[in-house]
Amino acid sequence: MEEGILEALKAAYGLGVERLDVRRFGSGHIHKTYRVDTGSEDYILQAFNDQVFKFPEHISANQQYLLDQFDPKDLPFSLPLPIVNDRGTFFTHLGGELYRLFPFVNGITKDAIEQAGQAKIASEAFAHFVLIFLQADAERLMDTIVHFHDLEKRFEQFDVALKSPNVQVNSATKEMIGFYHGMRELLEKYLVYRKELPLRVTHNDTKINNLIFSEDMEKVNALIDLDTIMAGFVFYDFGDLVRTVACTKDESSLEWDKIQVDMNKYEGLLEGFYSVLGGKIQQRELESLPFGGEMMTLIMGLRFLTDHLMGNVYYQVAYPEQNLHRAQNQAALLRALIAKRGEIEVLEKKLKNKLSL
Ligand code: GN1
Ligand code: MG
Repeated sequence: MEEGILEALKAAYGLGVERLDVRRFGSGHIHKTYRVDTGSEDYILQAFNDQVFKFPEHISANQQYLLDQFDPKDLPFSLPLPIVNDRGTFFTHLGGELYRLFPFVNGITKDAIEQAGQAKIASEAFAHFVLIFLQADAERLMDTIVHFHDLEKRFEQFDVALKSPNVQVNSATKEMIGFYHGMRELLEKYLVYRKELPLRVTHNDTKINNLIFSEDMEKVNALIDLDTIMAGFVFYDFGDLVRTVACTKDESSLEWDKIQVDMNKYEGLLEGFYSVLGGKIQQRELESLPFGGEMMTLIMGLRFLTDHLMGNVYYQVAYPEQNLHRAQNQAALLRALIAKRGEIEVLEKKLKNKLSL
């Protein structure tokens, strides 16, 4: 990172140190994230992606609204918000970029987890997030990305990309196009839920690497990536956990034939959501949770494939075919989830009995 930018950041955040040690950090696909070491204190620095998040002021307003609604002490983990700069704002403009600085939270982030017990801990944390804001007026939140989890719109964007693709459509791409077209039946179900279910304050990016666990993996220290907090359905947040936790290979794996649903982790996730939100949200919302696993896997696969067709304009990629590969990975998981519908139903009954729901 340029020396001039670092100097300006030191001034903006009053970091009275000689030297900043700055390294790329994490595995997010949107912002560029750095770990900053000042010798005495660590921070997370983020070069904000304003092509993806076109309304940074909506993010700040949402976070302020939520801060006014709850006492952070009521949460068993932290929600690290950006540090205010010398102008009293969250965003710092430097060299044509927008930067934010966050307190560094100690702990462990994972792209995949090993045990069902950890799945339950992760699930309880995200369910707790929904729980604490149940009384807030979700409709007061502004969209930080319009139509973010709108499956209908995502299919429309897919159709547009198909009309004039910016890449050679090879046979693997054709196969994926066919697969995702075939999944439109899930859209029907989505539209029914969308009519029936209440909007809640949801995190909307509950992939497992957006949690910071304690060193011993016994609890969650923080929930991060708060830019997508908006009004949504509870099944979105459960669904993205299923997508990133209850699978035998993570999103970046190329071993598609080894992708299966891990039913023990699935059980941990369902038990976590049931135990925190059971009796607090509608029965119909509890019933929608497994659909979320399929729907969120579908929407991510569809977005990856659309981005591949568009020529990788949205997600950061390490090589040109990566978005196609991500779409292939998600297709394998979606097939596996659909094949497990019967077993998942049995699990729902078992856990409802166990928790008297
Ligand atoms: C993005 O920034 P990151 O990697 O946590 C994306 C999510 C996708 C995810 C797929 C704003 O999240 O919607 O689920 O990649 N975030 C945005 O890994 O598009
Ligand atoms: Mg992230």
